[in-house]
This record gives sequence, structure tokens and C-alpha cells, in this order.
Amino acid sequence: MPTLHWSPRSPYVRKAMVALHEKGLDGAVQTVRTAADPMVPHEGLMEINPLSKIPTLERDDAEPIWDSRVICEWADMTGTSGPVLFPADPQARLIALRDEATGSGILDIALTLLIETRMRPAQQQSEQLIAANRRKLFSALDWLEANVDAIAGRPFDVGHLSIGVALCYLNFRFADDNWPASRPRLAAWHEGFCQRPSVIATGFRDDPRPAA
Ligand SMILES: N[C@@H](CCC(=O)N[C@@H](CS)C(=O)NCC(=O)O)C(=O)O
Repeated sequence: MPTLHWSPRSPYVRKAMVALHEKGLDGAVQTVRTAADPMVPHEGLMEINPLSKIPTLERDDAEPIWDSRVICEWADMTGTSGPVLFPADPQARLIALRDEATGSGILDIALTLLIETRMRPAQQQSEQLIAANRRKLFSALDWLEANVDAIAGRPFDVGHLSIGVALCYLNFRFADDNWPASRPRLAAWHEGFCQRPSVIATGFRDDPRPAA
């Protein structure tokens, strides 16, 4: 059975998990709790994925794969039920990939902020880096608010999955910013996203960290 290097804290892992659930593969992949710390390379994980990142998927009969988008695509090509996450039509595929990148980009910004503000000592933090990333985060959220009707108007794909998980992560780690307060249409769309069984089944939680 394929093995997913997993953590309930990781938004990129959650993207992969939501894809597995959407495609009916959640029972077909086992998870192993892996602590990937940006400050401490994981020697065991690097023997599989040289980047020391999760999600990483070990397969029985093929090479390992990593990166949430890649694992979402694996789920899409492996599962025989659920929505088509990566549309075949070239134009639809481009827009799905763009929105997948938008959600991933929001996560990259959020993780940068998390590392800078909560993992690094105060005297090493860069006010400029923090301000620039907060500006980009709010710019992306405002773009989503302006474009949510078009995004919501097409069938569910990997773009929705990525944006939806990114917004869940902001609720989990940056609740004080209260992004929904000034973005009502995006918030309404996200409420619907949160009701998907795949999203309900894969919630974030701060479990005890295992030894690396
Ligand atoms: N682009 C990657 C990002 C994965 C990523 O950064 N995962 C984090 C966990 S949330 C990680 O493994 N961090 C460890 C590190 O950066 O060394 C993806 O989409 O899977």
C-alpha cells in the first residue's frame, strides 16, 4: 500500500489528503506521521525526498513522488471516482493550475510569516519581510474576493481544492486577521467548501510532535 508522509499540522499535506478523499483513495493509502521542520532537515525523510518536505508519497511499485500538486495529480489519475481535479481541456486546465498556484502561493506566504514571526527569535526577524508578505497575502485575498464568482462558477477542480485549503489554514493559524470579515463573497464560498466530506475528514490539529 502507498505510504504518505503526513502531519495534521501541514496545509500541503491536507491538500493531498483532500484529493485522496475526493478521489475515493483515502483507504488505499496509509499515513505515517513525519515531522518536517524547516529548521532541522529530516535525515530519514531525505533518503526518500531530498527536499525533506511533506507530503511525500512512497509507492510500492514506482518511484516516490512529492509536492502537494504532484500528489493531487497522482490521486486524480489513480482514483476512479470523484471530480476531475485536473481538467483535460487545455484552457480549463490552465485556469485550474493557476488557481492551484494561487492557493499554494498563499500557503507559501503564510508559512514564511509563520517561520519568521513564530520560529525565529525577535531580534532576527525582518520587519520588511513580514510587511511585504502581509501585503502580498492581503493582495491575494482581495483578488480572490474580486474573482470568486468566476472561480465558484466552474466545476470543482484542484484550484478550488488548493484555495479552499489555504483559507482553512489562515483560519487555523491566522484567525486574528479575520480575513472573512472584509471578504464576504469569498467567505460564503469557503463555507460551502468546508462542508465537503473530504474537508471535514481532514481537519488541522496540533498533535504532539514526534521525534524526527
Ligand atoms: N511545495 C511543497 C511545499 C511542502 C512544504 O513546504 N511542506 C512543509 C510542511 S507544511 C515542510 O515539509 N517543511 C519542511 C521544510 O521546509 O524543510 C508542496 O506543495 O508540497
